[in-house]
Amino acid sequence: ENGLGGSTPGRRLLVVSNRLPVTINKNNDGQWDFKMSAGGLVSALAGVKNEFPFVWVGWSGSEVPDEDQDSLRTELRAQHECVPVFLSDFDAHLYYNGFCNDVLWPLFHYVPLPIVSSDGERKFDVKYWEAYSKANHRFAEAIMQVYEPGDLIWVQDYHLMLLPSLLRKRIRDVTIGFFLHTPFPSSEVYRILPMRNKVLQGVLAADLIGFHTYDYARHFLSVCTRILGLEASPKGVDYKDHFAHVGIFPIGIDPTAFIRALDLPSVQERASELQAKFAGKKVLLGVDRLDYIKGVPHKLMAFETLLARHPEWNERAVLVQIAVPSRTEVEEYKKLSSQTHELVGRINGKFGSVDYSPIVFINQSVNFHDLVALYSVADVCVVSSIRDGMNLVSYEYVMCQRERHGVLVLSEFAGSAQSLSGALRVNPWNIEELATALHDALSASPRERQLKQQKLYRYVTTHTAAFWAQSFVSELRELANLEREARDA
Ligand code: GDG
Repeated sequence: ENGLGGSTPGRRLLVVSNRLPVTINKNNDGQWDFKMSAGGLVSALAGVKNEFPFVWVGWSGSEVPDEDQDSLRTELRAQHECVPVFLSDFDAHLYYNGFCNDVLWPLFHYVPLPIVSSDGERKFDVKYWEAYSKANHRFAEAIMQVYEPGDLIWVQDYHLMLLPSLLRKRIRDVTIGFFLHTPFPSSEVYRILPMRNKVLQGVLAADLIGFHTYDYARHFLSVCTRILGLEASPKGVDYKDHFAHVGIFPIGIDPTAFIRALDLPSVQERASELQAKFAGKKVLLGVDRLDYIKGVPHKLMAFETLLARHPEWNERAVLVQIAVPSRTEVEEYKKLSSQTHELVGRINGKFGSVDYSPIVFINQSVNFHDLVALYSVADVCVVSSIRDGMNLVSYEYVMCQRERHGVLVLSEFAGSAQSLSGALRVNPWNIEELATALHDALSASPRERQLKQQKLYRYVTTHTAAFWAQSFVSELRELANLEREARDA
């Protein structure tokens, strides 16, 4: 200790996200079973962990009876440095399926959904908002139980936009970072949100607010000016008695995880099997959560147009589309799922034969090694998002194509399109243009493919997830140091 007690900035990092990176189950003996998940955020933070310890705070994922909460809390903390936030299933549904995924998510992706759903539920119903606010309060209370002076708090994503202000009210000197993984929309769309002021004020209590791209940051700043009348500069916003810094931190992937997998004999074997299976055909690949922001129907229709316009690809091109079920309790996702199944059926019916199915549709998640094998054999990867904060699939494909130099067809509406200049950029709403891009990608010369791949590969290997986390946390720590100096002066 340095005489300042526990208040040295950056003693620990408290990472706060909607879900904990661990799946919790009670086994038959009444003991807790924990399974750590290998999500992107977990590997991104591995590097930060070497610098200073961190504690993870997040929702447990399902309702835990009162009498079980203490034992679960103790064991999670001891085994994984995780702190659970408990919500009833009822509240969690309104907070997570309701306000997060049926209000904020569509709006931030420029999809203002109908005000009334088919079962008569109102979109902006105050009960969703109340549940969101209640959940954010629960997070604040859980954090207060573990917070120590000097800790840095890093809040993740749109689920927790009120949390910075709730924490600031409880601890005046706390250092808070906030990162948004989705796009931040233009003010003309953001202003639709009935609770627009409260959500903005919630985030503005943070010391550092991070976005993937310059455009999202610019939209956020102009929203602060237009909606709250605040003065904003490219550096941030003056709000109450503090300055909320705004920064751009484009996320990436963990390249070594892919390099390691590509080197595994089992993955190489799987890749050979796939190659044999698709011999004589070109493979186009799509990997998406089945979410309306991913533009899966756009992709399917463009592939249909390709087959109609360029019959030479009949029997010679296959679209493998992984569509992982997502948010299946939200009405809009149910609609999307049946619409997608219908399209796949129509196209396969129209262009298929006894020996050939143009679309191989996989409506479940595949394991990581199979995914890597697929990435490595695909001639083309198609990302047709209608909006996407970043899109990591585009980076992962590039990483797995070091030798084959496949072509990436990438929507201009994905955040990653701003950095991946070696991709074939498309507007997914223009189905003809997308179909032409698929044709061009399938027909690209080896030289052209190599040139594009070199550019892409360089970017993906240098702008990693670890680099993202380290940049954000070191800037946050710097701000904490500056604030402490100002206080001590
Ligand atoms: C949000 C933002 C932003 C997919 N299918 C399978 C599978 N995946 C993995 C991919 C990739 C991840 O899921 C998807 O990441 P994305 O970035 O593409 O998209 P979102 O899930 O929407 O993520 C996005 C991101 O947050 C980070 O800030 O980039 O814009 O929307 O890693 O590989 N993994 C396995 N099997 C599958 O079937 N194993």
